[in-house]
Amino acid sequence: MTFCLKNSRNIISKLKPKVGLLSLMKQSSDCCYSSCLNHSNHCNFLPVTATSPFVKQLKNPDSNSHKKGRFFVFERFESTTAEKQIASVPNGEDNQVLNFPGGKVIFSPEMRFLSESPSLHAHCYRVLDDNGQLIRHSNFIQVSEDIAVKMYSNMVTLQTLDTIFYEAQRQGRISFYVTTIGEEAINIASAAALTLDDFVFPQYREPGVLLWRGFTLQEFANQCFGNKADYGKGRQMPIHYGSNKHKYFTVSSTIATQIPHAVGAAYSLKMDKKDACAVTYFGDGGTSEGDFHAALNFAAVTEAPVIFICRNNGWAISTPTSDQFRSDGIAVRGQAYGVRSIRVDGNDVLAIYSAVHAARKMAVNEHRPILIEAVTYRVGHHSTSDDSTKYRPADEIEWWRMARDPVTRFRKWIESNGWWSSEAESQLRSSIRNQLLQAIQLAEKVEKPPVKDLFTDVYDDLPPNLREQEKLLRETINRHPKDYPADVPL
Ligand SMILES: Cc1ncc(C[n+]2csc(CCOP(=O)(O)OP(=O)(O)O)c2C)c(N)n1
Ligand SMILES: [Mg+2]
Repeated sequence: MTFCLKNSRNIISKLKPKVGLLSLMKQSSDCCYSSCLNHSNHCNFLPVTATSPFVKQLKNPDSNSHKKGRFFVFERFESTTAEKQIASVPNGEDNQVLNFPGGKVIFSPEMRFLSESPSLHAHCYRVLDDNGQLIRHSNFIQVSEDIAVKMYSNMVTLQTLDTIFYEAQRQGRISFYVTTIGEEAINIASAAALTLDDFVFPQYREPGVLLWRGFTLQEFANQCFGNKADYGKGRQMPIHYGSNKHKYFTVSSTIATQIPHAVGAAYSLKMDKKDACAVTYFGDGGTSEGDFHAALNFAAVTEAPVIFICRNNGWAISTPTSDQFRSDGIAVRGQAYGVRSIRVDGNDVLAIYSAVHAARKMAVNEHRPILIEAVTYRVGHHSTSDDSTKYRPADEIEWWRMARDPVTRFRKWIESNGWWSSEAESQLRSSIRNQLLQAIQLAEKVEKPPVKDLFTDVYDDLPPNLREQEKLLRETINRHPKDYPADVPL
């Protein structure tokens, strides 16, 4: 994989002395943007704001505080895969530079506002075309047959899990469900590119990450049925999975709260000198929350090894992205906060795998946050409480389901390598289906957690208000026993 790696010293020495600021900016941006109409098959991360080691020490009163303010800059690890960074000014224009804490300010006699959006959109990196064939000259990390087949099998398992749990919800056997249809590649390929030492802070549409880490079908079923084997003791709605063993923080319904948590965890991993990073997943809707912005800024300043993976699937329930933000998607926002970022085709397993692999290397080796925007589409309804045909055209959904399905696309690639066959396909699908049906039947039979578990695990000694609530609840159940499930022990 090659990155757009250019040495800023070479670039600067080639510039003519009188090159103006705007042309400098143009050269810089030409490297990282091009028409959005084309996918890119080069894994280029958008650079963070440049910090040049070639700042001339000028005679302005701030120059000493400027040195102090830049202490951390000199402490940074050098990127081996970074974009070119232009920050210096041509010789002879020194009097136009103000040393300022945190970076220099370049003066200009021209009154020019920064444009609200770049004229050219951020590239979207991909490796496989829509037909599952390698795009010529693609940069990607090679995957072995074992890993490729495991990724494919996990995607099929995830699809089957969705189909069966969705049906179970429709039959009234579980109360709620959220499918991952259309986003299987982001789930599985990103998980495959991480190590099991990395900590995951999910939203709710990433059960595939947990699946990849070894959470069993029985464990999924126990959580959805809220039985006493559920690690959350039945206190949360279905799909709020969590696992200490798999370093997978419990899903929280409250959108975006996991993003700053991941930054805090990443900072602590860095302090403890661990060879690991934190990874957080969220949707486009999550980026409309203040927590996203605070987290990005916090991560940039603390140089925390965290990977932000945004699943930009076009919708936050019924709100389209056009009603959520006016930026060129999500990746460019990383740049605004000083976080290196990339936009990736979220339906391309090899592109996601390669980008996350590279991002992890940068995060852990260089101690820096990385933002990945995975462009995809939510093919299913938002949840079982939603009917998405009320706010988006059925043929749009159908097009993504059929023409852009990440699972079929990857299957074509492994088949063309001779690693998969129709026989293997039907064997896998029927085996997963049988295992899941068994897991569901068992989960349904397991007793529910007792009523007292509703009040434990927060306080050592139950405070008076909770004691009163427990008493009231028990009295109400005794008065109306038929209105309460018989399988919840009192
Ligand atoms: C703080 C907060 N506000 C609103 C909600 C209601 N809500 C649940 S999911 C959701 C949309 C999230 O969209 P997105 O982040 O794009 O994720 P997606 O469902 O597309 O995967 C909203 C608004 C919530 N759970 N938490
Ligand atoms: Mg969304």
